[in-house]
Amino acid sequence: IPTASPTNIGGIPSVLPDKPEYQVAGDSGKTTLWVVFVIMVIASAVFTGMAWRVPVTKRLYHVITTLITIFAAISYFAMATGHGVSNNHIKIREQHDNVPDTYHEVYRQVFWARYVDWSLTTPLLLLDLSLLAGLNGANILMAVIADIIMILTGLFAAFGSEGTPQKWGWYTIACIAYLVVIWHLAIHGRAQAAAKSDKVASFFFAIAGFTLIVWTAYPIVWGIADGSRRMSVDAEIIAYAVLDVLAKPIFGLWLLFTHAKMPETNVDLGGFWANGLGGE
Ligand code: RET
Repeated sequence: IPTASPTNIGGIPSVLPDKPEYQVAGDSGKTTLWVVFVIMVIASAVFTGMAWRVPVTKRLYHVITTLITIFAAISYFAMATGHGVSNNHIKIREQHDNVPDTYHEVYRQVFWARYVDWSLTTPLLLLDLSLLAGLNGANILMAVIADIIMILTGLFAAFGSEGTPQKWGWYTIACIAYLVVIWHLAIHGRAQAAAKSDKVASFFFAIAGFTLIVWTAYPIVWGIADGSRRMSVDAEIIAYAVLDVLAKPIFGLWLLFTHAKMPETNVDLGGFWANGLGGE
C-alpha cells in the first residue's frame, strides 16, 4: 500500500506523492485582518458622523463612501474569523530523469471574500469619481460593468487550475476590462471635469491619479501572490491590507473633506433624493 510519506532511497527521487503542503495565514496575517476590520469600522463611523453634519441634499458622496467601508468591514470580519476563504488545491508537476514525474500537492488559502467586497465596492468608488467628474450616464454604466467583469474574471483566475492556460487567460480578460475602466475615467472623466470648473478639474486629476496608482498595484500583487505564488499568504494579506486602507478610508477622507470645502463638487440630484417620489 503506498504511503503518503516521501521515500527517498539512495538519492532516487520518490515516485510516491509528497505530503501536501499547506500555505495558510499565520499570526501576522490574522492580526492584520483584524486591524483592517477595526480601521474599516472606525472609518464607517467617522463618515456617518460627517454625513449627519450636512443636509441630506449634500450627502450623496457620504452615503456612497460609507457603504464602501461598511462592505469592507463585513468582508474583513469574514476573513479574520476564517470565513470567506477556501483551500485551493494546486498540483505542481515535478519532472525527473528516468523515473515517472511526481506531483507536489499544495493547498493554498484563497480569500474569495475579497472578490465579493471588490465587486460591490469598486463600482461604488467609480461612482464617486464619476459623479465628481460629471460623467454621463452611458459612460458611468460602461465603466461600472467593465469593472464588475474585471473583478469576476479575476475571481475565476484565482480558482483556475495551475499549469493550464485558463488561469492566465482569465487574468488577461480582467486586465483588458481594467483598461476599459481606466479609459472611461482618464479620457471621458478628465474631459468632463475640465468642463465643470478648474477647481474640480484639478481635484479630479489628483484623486483619480491617486486611484489609478493604488488600483494598478492590485493586479501586480495578484500576479505575484495568486498567479505565480511567489508570496506567502501572510505577505499577500499585508499587501492587500495596505492597498485597501489607501483605496477606501484614505480616499474617502480626502473626497469628503474636499467636498466640504469645495461647493463646485456638489451633485444636483433633484427632488427624489431628499423628498422621495414626486418630491420637489
Ligand atoms: C485583479 C486580478 C485580475 C486582473 C486585475 C485585477 C484588478 C483588481 C483591482 C482591484 C481593486 C480593488 C480595490 C479595492 C478597494 O478597496 C482582480 C486583482 C486587473 C483593480 C480598489
